[in-house]
Parts: sequence; C-alpha cells; structure tokens
Amino acid sequence: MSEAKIHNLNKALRTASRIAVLTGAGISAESGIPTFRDAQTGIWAKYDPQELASPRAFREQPRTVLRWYEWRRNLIDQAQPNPAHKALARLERRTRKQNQSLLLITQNIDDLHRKAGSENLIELHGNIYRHKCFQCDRPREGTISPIDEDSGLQRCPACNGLLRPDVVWFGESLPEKELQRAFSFTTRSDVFLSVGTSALVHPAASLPLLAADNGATLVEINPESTPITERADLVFHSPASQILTDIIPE
Ligand code: BJW
Repeated sequence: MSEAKIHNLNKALRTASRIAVLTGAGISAESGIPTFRDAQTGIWAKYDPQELASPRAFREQPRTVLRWYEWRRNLIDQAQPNPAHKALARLERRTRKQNQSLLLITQNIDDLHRKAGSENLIELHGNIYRHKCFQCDRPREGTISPIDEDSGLQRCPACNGLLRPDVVWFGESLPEKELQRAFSFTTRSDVFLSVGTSALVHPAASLPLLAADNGATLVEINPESTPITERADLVFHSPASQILTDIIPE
C-alpha cells in the first residue's frame, strides 16, 4: 500500500471541516456478518437477499422473510464491533476535539457502529432491533420477535397488521428526515469516505457522487472496484480495518 496515499488521506482528514462517511455491509464482514452480494452461507445461499428484502416477499411469504431476519438477528447478537467500527468512532471523537464535524451514514441495520461508540450516526436502512407494523407503520416498542417459536406471527395491537423489522426494503422510501440530513451534509462535506459498500443501491449510492460533484475529496475503501471507483480521488483496495486503523490508530 502506498505511503503517499495514506499521507494524502491523513492530510485531507486533518484539514477538512466536514467529513462524511458512508458504510455498507463490507465494514461488518470482519465481524462475521456476511455481505449481501458475497453471501454464500446458511440461509443466504438458499435465498436471494434482493428477493427477500421486499414488501412483495413479505406479503407472499411472511414466515420465510421473518425467519431470515431471525437468523440474521441471532448472528448479529453474537457479533462484536471490529477494529474498523472502532476506528470510525475514534475519528468522530477526534474531529469533535478539533472542531470538525463528522457524520456517519450507514446502510447497515446491525447496530455495530453504535456499539462501537459512534454517536453522530444515521441509519439509512433502519435497524434490525426495532419493529413496526407492516400495515399501519406504527412502531412497536420493546424487545420482540415478530415470529415466535411455533411460527405464530405477531400482530399490531392497534390494527392487527403483521409486525415486521423496521428496515427499508426495495421499493420502500428511506426515512425522510435522515435522508434529507445525509444529502445536506454530503453536499457540504470536504471529505467523503465510502467504506465497504458495493455502491449499487440507491439513493445511498448517489451520496459519494454528490460529494464529488460538490468538490469533496472522495475516498473509497473496498477490496473490490465499484461504480464509484473511477470517480474517487483515493482508492484503497483493502479491508476496511486495515486502512482505518492505520489512519486512526488507538
Ligand atoms: C469489504 C470488505 C471489507 C467486503 N472491508 N469492504 C436509482 C437508480 C436505479 C435504481 C433505483 C434508483 N433509486 C431507487 C432505485 C431502486 C432501488 C435500487 O437501488 N435498486 C438497485 C439494486 C438498482 N432502491 C430502492 O428501492 C430504495 N428505495 C427507494 O429508492 O425508494 C424510492 C424508489 C423506489 C423505487 C424506484 C425508485 C424510487 C430502497 C433500498 C433499500 C435497500 N435495502 C437493503 C435491505 C435493508 C434491510 C436488510 O438489511 O435486510 O439494504 S438491500 C441491501 O443493499 C441492504 C444494504 O444496506 C444495501 C447496500 O448493500 P451494501 O451495504 O453495499 O452491501 P453489498 O453486499 O452490496 O456490498 C458489500 C461490499 O463490501 C462489497 O463491495 C465488498 O467488496 C465489500 N467488502 N469485505 C471493506 N473487509
């Protein structure tokens, strides 16, 4: 890895007023959570995540969708933030001390950024630990499982609709306030870090390009190339933990 690139990234981070970070499933891969497009294990190999993460799949086969989320939640329960999550939390603390601001925008639903200590955090695609009604959209508070051991589906006390995880499926709108905040901060960012995302799913995938269009230094950390690679000023084809711990050491 080139020392010069690390030097340039450090310099960009130190001199920026606003740093936006977008993370995707790749940052949690090193915590043992399979990514969407690389997933080959267990229930992932059996079903196509792009099919299951949709309102149509839930309408047609709610038990399958809920069992898939139950399986994933068990996996996430056992996962710990890895050095990449922790490094981003350290970067946020460092920027606060230096009167810079950092917004962490994640597409992940696994809560690992919060567990690692990140505070200025937007969860664009929701959170697997929250639930809501599929019909009336009311949130359902507390720790619940929308499908019990006998495969009984849990229902909304208000309208009797089925309960579902409070995550964003294909064809659904992202939370409006959060999306607005992510776009607004991105437009004004000086540095935009894209970490562990295939940059295929919109509107999240538009953020790095918007940042670049508005003059930010665009940095990508991903072992593979993505549709934004060609637009990036600095590209690190490495695992997230390797680069992030290098630039934000303990
Ligand atoms: C590592 C690593 C390591 C590995 N270190 N890296 C504009 C154009 C075209 C289509 C659309 C558009 N606007 C909207 C759409 C439609 C659609 C969409 O984008 N489709 C595309 C597939 C083409 N978008 C939507 O439907 C969105 N809604 C919307 O826009 O509403 C209005 C609207 C609707 C319809 C039409 C038009 C407008 C909603 C999107 C919701 C996405 N939901 C999911 C599921 C969330 C809940 C759950 O987790 O179950 O979100 S799908 C899935 O993809 C999940 C992820 O957050 C998201 C992104 O995936 P991510 O995180 O990038 O993961 P991977 O697996 O793809 O990539 C991992 C990467 O990590 C890889 O690149 C690896 O190389 C890398 N990696 N190890 C660093 N150690």
